[in-house]
Amino acid sequence: MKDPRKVLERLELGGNLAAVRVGSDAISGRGAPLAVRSPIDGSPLSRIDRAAPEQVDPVVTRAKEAFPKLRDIPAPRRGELVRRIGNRLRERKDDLALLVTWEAGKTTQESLGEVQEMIDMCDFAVGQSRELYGATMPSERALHRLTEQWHPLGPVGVITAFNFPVAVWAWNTALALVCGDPVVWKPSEKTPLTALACHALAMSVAREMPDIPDGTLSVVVGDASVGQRLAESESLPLISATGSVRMGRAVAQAVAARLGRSLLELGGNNAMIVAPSADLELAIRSIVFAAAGTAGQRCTTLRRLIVHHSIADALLERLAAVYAGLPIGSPLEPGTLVGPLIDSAAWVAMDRALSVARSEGGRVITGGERVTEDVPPGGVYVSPALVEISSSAAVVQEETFAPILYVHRYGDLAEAIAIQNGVPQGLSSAIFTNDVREAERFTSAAGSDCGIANVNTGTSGAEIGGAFGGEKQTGGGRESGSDAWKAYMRRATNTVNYSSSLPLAQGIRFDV
Ligand code: UN1
Repeated sequence: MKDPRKVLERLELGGNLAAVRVGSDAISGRGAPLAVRSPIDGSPLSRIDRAAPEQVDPVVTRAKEAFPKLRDIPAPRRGELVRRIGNRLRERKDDLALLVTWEAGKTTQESLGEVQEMIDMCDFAVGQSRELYGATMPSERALHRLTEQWHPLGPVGVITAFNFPVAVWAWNTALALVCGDPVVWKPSEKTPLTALACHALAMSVAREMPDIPDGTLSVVVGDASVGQRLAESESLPLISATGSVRMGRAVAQAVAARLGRSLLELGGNNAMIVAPSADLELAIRSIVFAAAGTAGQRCTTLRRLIVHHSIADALLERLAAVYAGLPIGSPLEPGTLVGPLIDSAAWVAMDRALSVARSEGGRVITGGERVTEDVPPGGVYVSPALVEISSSAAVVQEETFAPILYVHRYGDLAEAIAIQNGVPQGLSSAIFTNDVREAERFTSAAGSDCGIANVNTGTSGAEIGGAFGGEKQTGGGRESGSDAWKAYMRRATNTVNYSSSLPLAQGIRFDV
């Protein structure tokens, strides 16, 4: 791997790194040291002393102090901050993407895509800054006006995962800023450098706008106790958390205990149905991108393939051939399609899931091995696994964050939809079919029960313009596009009486 120092310096990550950033201030962590290593080859990138949980409260206080000032800045002016962040991201796209590759192990293409997702999100939010519309409803009383307004909510705690180390921050932060909310960010401990780089980049823009209060943006690098402290903080009316179901459950319970609001985007166990009429060329490309891309480490990764029995053998044969030829290796190499797993714990989980699958009657068609040849030593590289197994096996109910694709066969569409919906998670889903009736049934209320239901395109790689999230154990939250902005604001309903009498609603008489 090339010496990363120059890029780190360009991203303001040279020298000793403080774990706590509040606006322009950098405060050293008082927790245990964290060695940041690249999943590409295990080489050290940096060392940071983690923040101790008691360092969270003063950061939240700074965000709380910034809130009234940010709230009172007109939304389009807050949008101007986001517009400039988007432009700075355009200028620094290559450097930030390279850092994502070093720290998260994504291929260059996928890292560039992730930074593009941030830019798209900024553009979207800038437009939104002039569209925080409230509705006007007809009042049942004469000479009354009934309307709603959307007001800034307050500081928002944002907890993100390693696999989208920068885009998910942008989903939340671009909207929070235009909505008038400061953000306190706890990134994954596996990807703190990208977080510190985003903060530095955003601050380089915020400093050009002296009206933006300094405590508007902050980052706290720490372990789960930092996230827990954020979840418990009464001063954060909203916690937006992306990650495992286990983490989301802990966060949701802490937030609910204080009657706060949580926005959760948790595990997926995404399925694709391939119907007899499907265009198999498109389906195969889509399956491989969704199941093996990002080394199976997206929450939208395709984990279950439900194939009509009439085409199953032909599809599996072709898929196995593509799987066997997948270029696995350093994500810095231009031709690589499958980079490393984030760490050895991910391989342990993958290996364990494969053993359970075998013990439950599963047949590993191809893959599922450690790869050690032609890959950088020190990284954890695996061959994506294709496993035929019964849909009633217990292992297929779980999300294993690794490239394992379980394959089931089906007879009729109702059965396929029942298999697709028969798991505890509900993030993303897809059908490949050229039969319009099947496509419509799949996307209807009686079809997929997921937050995302696609036709003739895969489960992963959603655009930012739609609302992103899912049902059941996925947590119910919606981030990024559509009307996801409403989670970051509070709604006030206003009744204005401009008559000279006092009629009561529902026709109630109360004469004094
Ligand atoms: C995630 O994996 O947490 O739809 C987010 C996708 C990306 C976002 C994934 N746009 O795959």
